[in-house]
Amino acid sequence: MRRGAIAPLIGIGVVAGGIAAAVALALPWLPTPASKEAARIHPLFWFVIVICIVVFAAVTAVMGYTIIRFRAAPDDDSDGPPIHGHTGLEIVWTLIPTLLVTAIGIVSAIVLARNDALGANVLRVNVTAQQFAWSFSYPEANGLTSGTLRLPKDRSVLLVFHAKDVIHSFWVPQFSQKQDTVPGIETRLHITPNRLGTFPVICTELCGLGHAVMRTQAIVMTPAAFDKWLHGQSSAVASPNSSVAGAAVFKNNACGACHTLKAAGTTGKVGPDLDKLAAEAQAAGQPLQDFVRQSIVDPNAYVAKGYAKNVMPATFGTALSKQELDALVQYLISSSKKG
Ligand code: HEC
Ligand SMILES: [Cu+2]
Repeated sequence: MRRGAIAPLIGIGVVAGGIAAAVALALPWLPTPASKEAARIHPLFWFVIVICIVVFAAVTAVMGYTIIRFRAAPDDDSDGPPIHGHTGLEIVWTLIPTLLVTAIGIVSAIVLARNDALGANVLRVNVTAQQFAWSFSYPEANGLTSGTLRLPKDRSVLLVFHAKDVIHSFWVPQFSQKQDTVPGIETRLHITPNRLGTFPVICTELCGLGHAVMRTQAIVMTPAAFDKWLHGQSSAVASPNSSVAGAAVFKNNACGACHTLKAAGTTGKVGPDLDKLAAEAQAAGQPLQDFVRQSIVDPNAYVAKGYAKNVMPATFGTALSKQELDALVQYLISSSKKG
């Protein structure tokens, strides 16, 4: 073996390894976990990644060395030596991957089993995915529906998913789990949030024109604040004061994620500015109240100029009760008159 050929290779290897290690250590590859499950998934992730890096580095190093060291001279037309395999090598390269894959399988199975084990006093949340919005309803609060996913800290949460139209996928990066939602099938995900904060909820399955705006927030609250919200919201929706009820319906259904409405303090830009409803009704040639009601129940009946069809969810007509819809329409009319 020529000593001279190896020394520069070792030098290159050390420099490349140093750069790779610096990049690996400097970048925040994963978000800080916000659930017990994520705290189990992250070490598993690194376990697999480290194995992959070692295997990749070993294979490329041997390959790089071989390509340089055994390169044929340009004028060498002779055949290579006949080789009939190497039993020792074959055993090694079968045994090592078998052990590694088995180890990954066992560790993954343990993490999965622990993550699926529900705790005591499970909070069930029914999640509905539709083009292009999420809604979360709480059977514990008589089906109170919210456009943001509010969760108490340190309690086992079972999300039960239904998709109304096409396949969507639920993802909160800080929870480190993804779950597809499939029409006709009920899918589930268990989460135990353990860090207070507001995290993005993202649809991670290309589901149509409005896929990129199919986002909302997961808000992890203290158990006391969560209970207060849960009961405060259910009584607000049932409030005899229709403007309080309408404001709650507007907030709970995440209308503000897509619409600007001064009264609600929202600045969404996906749909038209709802402070200008009167002018829009005139343009559509309809009485204001009929126009607003129709726009919510059947958004494609009249599509505001400059906006796309099929972006506003067409399901509020069935998702909202008559009382909620009435309150919402009144609320929008009175807020837009003020604005
Ligand atoms: C995913 C985004 C999205 C969400 C969520 C959404 N909308 Fe819309 N909305 C739109 C878009 C886009 C339009 C314009 C196209 C159309 O009319 O379908 C629109 C149109 C409207 C209009 C007619 C406005 C006009 O000027 O023509 C009203 C009223 C309205 N939405 C109310 C609501 C209410 C109330 C909610 C909550 C219950 C809501 N929207 C939720 C995107 C959304
Ligand atoms: Cu989606």
